[in-house]
Amino acid sequence: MAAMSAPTDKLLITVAPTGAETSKADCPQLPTTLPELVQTAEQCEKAGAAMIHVHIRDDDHQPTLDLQRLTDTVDALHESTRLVVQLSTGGSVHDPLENRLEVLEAQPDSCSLTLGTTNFGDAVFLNPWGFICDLYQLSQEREVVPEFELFDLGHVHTLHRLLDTFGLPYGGRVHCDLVMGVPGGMPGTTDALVAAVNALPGQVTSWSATGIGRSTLTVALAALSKGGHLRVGMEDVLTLAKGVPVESNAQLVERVVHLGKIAQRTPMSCDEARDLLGIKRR
Ligand code: KMH
Ligand code: ZN
Repeated sequence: MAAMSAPTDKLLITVAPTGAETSKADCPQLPTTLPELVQTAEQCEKAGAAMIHVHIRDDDHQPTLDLQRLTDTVDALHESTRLVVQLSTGGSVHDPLENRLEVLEAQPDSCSLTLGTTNFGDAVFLNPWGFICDLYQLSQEREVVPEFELFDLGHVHTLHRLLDTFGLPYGGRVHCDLVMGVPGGMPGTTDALVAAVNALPGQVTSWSATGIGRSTLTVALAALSKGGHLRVGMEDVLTLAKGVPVESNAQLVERVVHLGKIAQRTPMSCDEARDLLGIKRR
């Protein structure tokens, strides 16, 4: 049972605006260029987000882990916003593990770190134990604060093993995100959320949740009622309701700000998010 489950009145909202799975052709409103990403980040910060989870694209709008582009993206987001900038180390299912380790060289505030291999629709999202250990130790060396991505209950148990083996992350806080409803991972249900949260290690200081696709609202409401934080964005969901496309990431942020308000949770500022996550204030 995690130590931090007392409800908080503040709500950390993370926006995941792009992802690696949706094509620009299928979704022209997906932010894939740097100007589009910066504009999205500015709009989402204004709407109430405090952290951005970033995947980038190349000139053909395809997912890339190009280090120069990642570095330019981190710099541009820091210049234009006060958001905590988290780079994805998950990339796309096609990215080699070595390239995913190199992401930390772009000096983000935070990086995602997934705790296990997951069937990902028809593909496989590869995260063997050795890679998890390498990435975690590198994050400690490079002073990048990880967000532990938990796609399944087994990942929660791997988080116990990781923290017991290598100690606390840089910054001393332990923040997790439950990614629920991926075909191959845990379902986006209240029961699964409660099971995962109740199994979190005692070192965990905060957690958020995101529900993929149609599970987005179920997971958001369950997370709010259990005192968790939220991640939303077009990486995870492309419709507001059946047949109603998302027009912008800010729209998704605004929606959970509204849900938070009903639950008497106020969006956290970027500085408050830095304190929560153990990231230095800029
Ligand atoms: N695109 C998925 C294969 C992460 O960003 O760390 C992996 C993912 C997780 O999105
Ligand atoms: Zn991601």
